Amino acid sequence: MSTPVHCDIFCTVVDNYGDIGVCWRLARQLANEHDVAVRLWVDDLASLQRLCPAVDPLLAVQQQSGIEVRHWTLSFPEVEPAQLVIEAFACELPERYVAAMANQQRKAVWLNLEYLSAEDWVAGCHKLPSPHPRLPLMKYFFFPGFTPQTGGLLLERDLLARRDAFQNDPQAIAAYWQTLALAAPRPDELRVSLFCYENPVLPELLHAWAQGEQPVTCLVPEGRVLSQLAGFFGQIQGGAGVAWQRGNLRLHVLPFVEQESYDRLLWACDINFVRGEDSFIRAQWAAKPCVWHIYPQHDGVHMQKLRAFMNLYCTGMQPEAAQALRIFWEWWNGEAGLASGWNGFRAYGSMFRQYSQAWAQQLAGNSLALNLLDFSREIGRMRDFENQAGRET
Ligand code: TRH
Repeated sequence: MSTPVHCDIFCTVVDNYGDIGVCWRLARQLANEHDVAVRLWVDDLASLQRLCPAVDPLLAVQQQSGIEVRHWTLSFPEVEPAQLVIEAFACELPERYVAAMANQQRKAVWLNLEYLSAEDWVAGCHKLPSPHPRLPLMKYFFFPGFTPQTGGLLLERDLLARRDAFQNDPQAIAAYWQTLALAAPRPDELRVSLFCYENPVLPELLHAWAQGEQPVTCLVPEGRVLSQLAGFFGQIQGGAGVAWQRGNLRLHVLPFVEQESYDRLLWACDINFVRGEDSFIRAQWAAKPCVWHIYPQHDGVHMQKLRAFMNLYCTGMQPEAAQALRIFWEWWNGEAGLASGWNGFRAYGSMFRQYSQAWAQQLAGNSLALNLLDFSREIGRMRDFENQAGRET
């Protein structure tokens, strides 16, 4: 198969914005950078609308940013499957669609795009085939990841250049703060963005900031953590535009912005608290110190995933800094019995800043979109070869 020109991406929104966040970013990249005709099937258009406000949640079919967006409902239409089919996060494809794939003479390349993990086993499972139990179809696992043995990470072609241009342009940064109706940071101030889940230790961190010597401005995109924040400031609720002050801490609630604009917040802040999967990756591209609130899982496996990432990330970091990072991240993710470690983490701020630049550079060579297209071509060639061999015998 040459470059696949048609691609169907299927996404079910489990919760929050990560599932659709990854799919929307991938869809845009395939369409805008690789000329792939992308059809994105999503079961929750309202969530997509938060990331792309132009989306109309009532439309069954619409064009957005060069992508055909389809509302995926129970009554699935009869459509010709694309050459490349991406099932995101093991969402189950509609039976009718799978049957149509099985009937294709030239079978689609079917990939299951998995969740991100830094665990060692990922490299061994990346690209593994999985035959369909009944039909003549093969699905392949495609794992994003942080090492060259994995599928890599989503990174737009020009992202790092745009980031550098922004971060090296004081006027652009000043103009950005103005768009948020915020004053530029004072020289001694620490400006942090905070995107996290409800967190029992959040008040303790806010308290440390309020009591600390350094003024902290905390910017929080509107979302589920708001009522917890309001409680800390003795308020019942708040929304975008609200600002609260306690001691040396000033907190501003920002509107939840379009996905494309979120990067600038990460580029502009000194430290970024991020969560889930996609914002976590964006914070790494921002090349600023970050703190990850991993998506909590009932069986606690998220702590293994957290440690796997920290092990990888801290290789090459000076041991004291690595220790400070581990303590603070584990505390933030609910490791009981730990003291906050905020001051320890903060003390290594400029070291983390340098380290995160080198880290982003190191990751940048492994592009998920390119790998995915290369892999689909590889499978296409392998099938052509097998078909050819079959005809010749
Ligand atoms: O929203 P998340 O917590 O998403 C997920 C889901 O919970 C999912 O089920 C789970 O499996 C996964 O995490 C690990 O966090 P994430 O992945 O960071 O996605 C947030 C998206 O929202 C991301 O694409 C960035 C975007 N975003 C904006 O577009 N504007 C904003 O203002 C902010 C704060 C985020």
